[in-house]
Amino acid sequence: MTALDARPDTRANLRFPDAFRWGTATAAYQIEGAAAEDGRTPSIWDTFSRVPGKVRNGDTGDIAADHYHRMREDVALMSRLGITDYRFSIAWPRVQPTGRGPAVQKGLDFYRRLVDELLTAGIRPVATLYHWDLPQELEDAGGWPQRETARRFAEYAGIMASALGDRVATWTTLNEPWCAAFLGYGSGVHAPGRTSALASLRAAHHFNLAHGWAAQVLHAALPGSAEVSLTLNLHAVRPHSDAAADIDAARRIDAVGNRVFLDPVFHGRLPEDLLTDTASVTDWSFVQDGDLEVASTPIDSLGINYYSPTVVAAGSCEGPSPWAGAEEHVQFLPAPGPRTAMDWPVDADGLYELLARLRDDLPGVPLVITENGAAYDDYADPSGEVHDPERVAYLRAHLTAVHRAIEDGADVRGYFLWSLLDNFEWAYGYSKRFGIVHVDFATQRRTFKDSARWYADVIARGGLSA
Ligand code: IFM
Repeated sequence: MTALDARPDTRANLRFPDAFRWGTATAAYQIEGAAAEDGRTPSIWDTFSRVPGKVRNGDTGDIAADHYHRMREDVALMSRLGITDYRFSIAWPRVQPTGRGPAVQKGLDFYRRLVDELLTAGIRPVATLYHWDLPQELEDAGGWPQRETARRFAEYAGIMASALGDRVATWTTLNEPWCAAFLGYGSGVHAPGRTSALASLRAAHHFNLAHGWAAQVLHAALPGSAEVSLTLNLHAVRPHSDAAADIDAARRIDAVGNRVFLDPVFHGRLPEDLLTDTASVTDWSFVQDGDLEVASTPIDSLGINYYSPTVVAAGSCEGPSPWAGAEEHVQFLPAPGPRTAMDWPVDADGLYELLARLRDDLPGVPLVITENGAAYDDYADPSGEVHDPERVAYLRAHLTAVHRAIEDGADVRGYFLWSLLDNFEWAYGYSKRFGIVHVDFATQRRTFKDSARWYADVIARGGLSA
């Protein structure tokens, strides 16, 4: 019996299905640290974070939340909260440092220990194979704009299936390939920091191909047991008005933000309008016969990461853009309402809209919210407590939206809160705190925020109380 085991005796007003999964999510580079230990070599984020001006305060993931050394403590925290599922990512450069050849046992051992620890605690492991940390050697050989990187990824998927396939129930091939392709190779605000519309579109295609090949490898290696998924950060795009030009702006962003992945993966085709919109960038001749069939290898669920909606109007925007040409036709407008520390609008209706759309567009595909959460400027008060009422309000609003979507027929199977721990928030370094567990990065001390206790209560009740 732990402090948080004092379960409430009242049931929830907004009750979720009994089998609903209540998770938290993290990613390797954001929490592990131990960047040069046990054979791990640099990923593109190790390199990128050392380029002056790319990451706030010059922060790196060298130490991060030191999870590599504190894994048991972190699993124990989840256990105290009653978390049913944990979504973590595997650092490719830790298990196959050059992106080729045999695996490093010490790297694999870390994930074996993690999975064992989770299973012992009764927590279901959900493993993501790629959360943006490409081995630097593969980037040096051309990175995701090159087809060979997708082949390398399929081999790495096979290594992980052999190492953990008997104990990991759910495999997510990629996390947010939109960010990896379009922020990494288009606007350059993420690693590897390239700014080429063509490279971003090539990368997007090779992510679809890598996903499909990895899904085939996982299904073949783990027949009947592997549940294979893909996580997309779908954009809840809204036109600013009913004007035809604004509606067309929304269509363009939907094409290059959402359907560039949804159509190949679920329909085995590229969107016609995307081909037209990007004709000045590429003729897409890098797509080979059979690629879209591979990309549409059947999967078992779709993961959705949602934080805030995107409001667009006809116009244009300046500066390095991730939108592969759409920026000449589209402007982005601030959505109204309160904002998080990321300056992202708080708008749970966007999540409902996405889920309702997917219910209609992808009937029969189970949905999982693989990330949702908010950054706020949290701090420990003199008594050591961390009060985060805005995060609790954010989470409550978004879980209410998920509940409404389920009632309206969306097949949502679970919710993973981003994030378990405060961590390295990419180009923002450690300046943004998404965790429900506060991390003092000087001492690595972990403290439950109020939101962690609130989430534990939600899990215990199986839903939200008034
Ligand atoms: O921290 C990230 C995560 O790595 C991917 N999805 C969005 C989160 C918040 O920006």
